[in-house]
Amino acid sequence: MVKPDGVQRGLVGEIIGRFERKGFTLRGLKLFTPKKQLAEEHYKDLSQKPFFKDLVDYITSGPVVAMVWEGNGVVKSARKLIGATNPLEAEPGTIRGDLAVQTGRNVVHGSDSPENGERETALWFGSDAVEQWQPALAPWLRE
Ligand code: DAT
Ligand code: MG
Repeated sequence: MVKPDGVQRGLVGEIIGRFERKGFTLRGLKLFTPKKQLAEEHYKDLSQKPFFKDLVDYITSGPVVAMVWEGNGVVKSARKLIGATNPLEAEPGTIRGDLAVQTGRNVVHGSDSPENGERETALWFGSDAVEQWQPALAPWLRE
């Protein structure tokens, strides 16, 4: 997900491009401003953290771009492409390492396990089916 700061800063294309160029397949995409209830459910594991309210206020402050990406090892790889939670600790070449300076404005969210990827897809996309399609270049990405 491109967070509200990423959308406001015009980084949507840059971020989508990194996942596309890596070789992952876009299966779902939508832009909208999340409701508080959705943000709280999404981040429920962090509900006892002191920054929880600020986090929910930030995520609900404007439109986000929610996406579903599919591919070989996509969850682990996406976390690497995204970089460390604190952008000042994130390696150059990662999204956060290249494009952000503070944890509270770290431009992008990525699921941390395949199970959470499924959970978050259901939460953010609901019953909207994510698209099943075969990219024509699939044989050039995976033998
Ligand atoms: P990640 O987004 O890298 O998966 P996380 O799941 O630990 O990180 O936390 C979710 C978000 O919460 C994170 O992107 C930004 C915010 N956050 C985490 N730790 C924080 C902290 N110490 N202070 C402020 N915000 C924090
Ligand atoms: Mg997380």
